[in-house]
Parts: sequence; C-alpha cells; structure tokens
Amino acid sequence: MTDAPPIPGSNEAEAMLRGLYAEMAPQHLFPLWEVLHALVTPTPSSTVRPHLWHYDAARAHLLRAGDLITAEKAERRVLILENPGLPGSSSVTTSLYAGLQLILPGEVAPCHRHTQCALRFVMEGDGAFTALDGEKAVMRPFDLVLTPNWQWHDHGNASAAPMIWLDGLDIPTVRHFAASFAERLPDGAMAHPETAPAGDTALRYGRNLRPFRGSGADRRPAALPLFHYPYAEWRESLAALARQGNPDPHLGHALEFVNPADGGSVMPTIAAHVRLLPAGFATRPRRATDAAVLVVVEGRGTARVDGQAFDLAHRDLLVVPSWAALTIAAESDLVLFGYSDAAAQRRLGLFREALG
Ligand code: 1HN
Repeated sequence: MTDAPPIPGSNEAEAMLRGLYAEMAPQHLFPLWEVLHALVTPTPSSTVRPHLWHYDAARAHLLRAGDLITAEKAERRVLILENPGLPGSSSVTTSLYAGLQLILPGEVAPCHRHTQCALRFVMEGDGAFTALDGEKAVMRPFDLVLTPNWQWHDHGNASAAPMIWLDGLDIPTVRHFAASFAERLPDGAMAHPETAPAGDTALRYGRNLRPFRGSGADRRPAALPLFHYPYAEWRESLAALARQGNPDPHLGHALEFVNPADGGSVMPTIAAHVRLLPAGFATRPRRATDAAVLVVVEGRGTARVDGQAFDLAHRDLLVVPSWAALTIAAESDLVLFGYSDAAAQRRLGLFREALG
C-alpha cells in the first residue's frame, strides 16, 4: 500500500511539489503553472526601455571609430544603438536592431547579402551610394533606402564628406527564427558589377507603372521592386498634406512608405513612416504593440513615453517600447521618421493600438 497523497495546497503538498520540480529539472521538464502568468500577460510586457540618443554625442564616437578602423576592415563601421533594457542583445527592441554607420570619403563597404532585411535612413552627408543588386542609389540627407532580404548590397562614398546613416534591421527577428544566412561575393570582389544606371528602378517601378509582366524590362523582384524613397519626394508630400490642415489627433500628418507591388509595408518585417506635427500641435496619447525607433528630421518638441519626458532635437533618436503611452508636442514644425515591426505584427495578426 502506498501512502495517500497529501491534500493539494497543504504545506506537505507544496513541499512535495518542490521536490518534484527538483527531480524534473535535470530532465528539462518544468511546471507551466509556476510561469503561466508571466508568459501570457494580459497586456504587453517587455524589459525594453524608452531611450533617447543625442545624435551629436553618438556622431563624435562614430567619427573617432572612423580614425581607428576602416570600413573595409570592419565590413560595416557601425555603432549599435542598444536598448538599455536589453543589454548584450545588440537590439533596440525585442525584434529590431538600430545602428549608426559611417562611411568616409573614398571608402567602400564590401558587397554581401543576408536574410536580414535592412533600411538606411541618411543622417548626414551627400552623394555616397548604396548599390542594390548592382544599381546605385545616390543618397542624400533623409533619403530612405532599402536592402531587402537576400539582395546583394555594397556601399561607397565617392563624395568629399563623411556620410552617416541609420541602419534599421530585423536582426533579432531573424535570430528568433534561427534563419540567418549570409555570404560575400565570390572571389573577394568588393563591389557588385553594375547592372543598371542609378535611378533605373524608380523609372521602371516608381511612377505607378511597371514593366509589362514577363517582358525583358521587368528586372527587379516582383515582390519588392522599389528601394529608394528620396527625401525630396516624401517631404513634398508631407508639406502638401500639412498645408491642408486637420492633422490626425494621435499621429499628426502621417504617411507610410509603401511597397508598390502590393500597397503593403516596405518590407515583410519592417514598416516605415514619416510624420509632421505643426508647431504648437500636441498628439493625444496612443499605445501600439509595435515598439518604434523615431528620428527627428526637423524641428523641436517633447515626447512623453509613459510619463517620461524626452526633449527632441535635430537628428536625435528615440526608441518607444511596445504599448507605452506616447504623446508628442511640437515646439516648432516637427518632422519625424520612424520604423517598427508593425509589418510583421500585422502579418501575424498581432498588431493592436489603443487611442486615448
Ligand atoms: C549590414 O549588412 C549593414 O549592409 C549594416 O550596411 C549593418 C548589421 C548587421 C548585419 C548586417 C550594411 C548590419 C548589416
């Protein structure tokens, strides 16, 4: 005869449970009931913290790195913007990466491709290029340039001044899926052979037209044909929208960059947008499940993230955690660029927002 089991909840049962856990642990078995509430939270919970990087301070460190290591040696000379709540992760949010990349006059960053999707948002400099599958995008301040999953890309700076851009990648997402592949061009080649003149993609795919399907002129991937969204164009649209007045109470005047192939986000994992908040305008509180990186393109203002205030000045970078209540007040006309994982979340049926 075995002893009758103790009454669940009794001290004796609790002690026996601890004993059970101790015996199971070496076999990699653990009780869900001890962790369920931490796993399935009623609202989003992460250790991601809001944080502001002052551009000038980051820039000074980056330029010092420029004296000490070449772009070629580094492969990419980048300072990672790591979230203070995710130490050691090289991540700015749980799903995204952010970094500031410097390319000096005369330098090249060698051609490679990887399964991570990337965007570049130019912070300063004029005339360096990113070549995507052998087509150059000549980059100007606040241009958006995409290097989607598995497309060859190299960078070069034939201008006379340093160029710095923000790199936004889905590295933590790809790491989550353990789906990283990467390769360099064969034979140590630094640059992809030229396949098209600069501007060719915009001409073929950027004007609400595309090459006739199946024709020889249809040279870019059907799913993601466009890769350069110039500042001059998006800023003009934003200005025209703002002139009409009536900003959205939670976002201001906001435009999302789209993939012309399907009207969706610029890449499968990353969405990008710009917005203009007129001087004196303040947004109403908004929470969203997509943690976001915001860049101040123009103007001044104050962001409040769950009550914590951040002064926003030219080219500063702010990370806003998932489900944090965000308000932004514009002192002068405030123009922001932002990217997030909203693209992935919408595809997975996860995206939510709450408007206050
Ligand atoms: C990358 O390919 C670039 O191409 C920049 O400029 C930063 C960070 C991690 C992995 C790949 C680039 C990157 C990167």
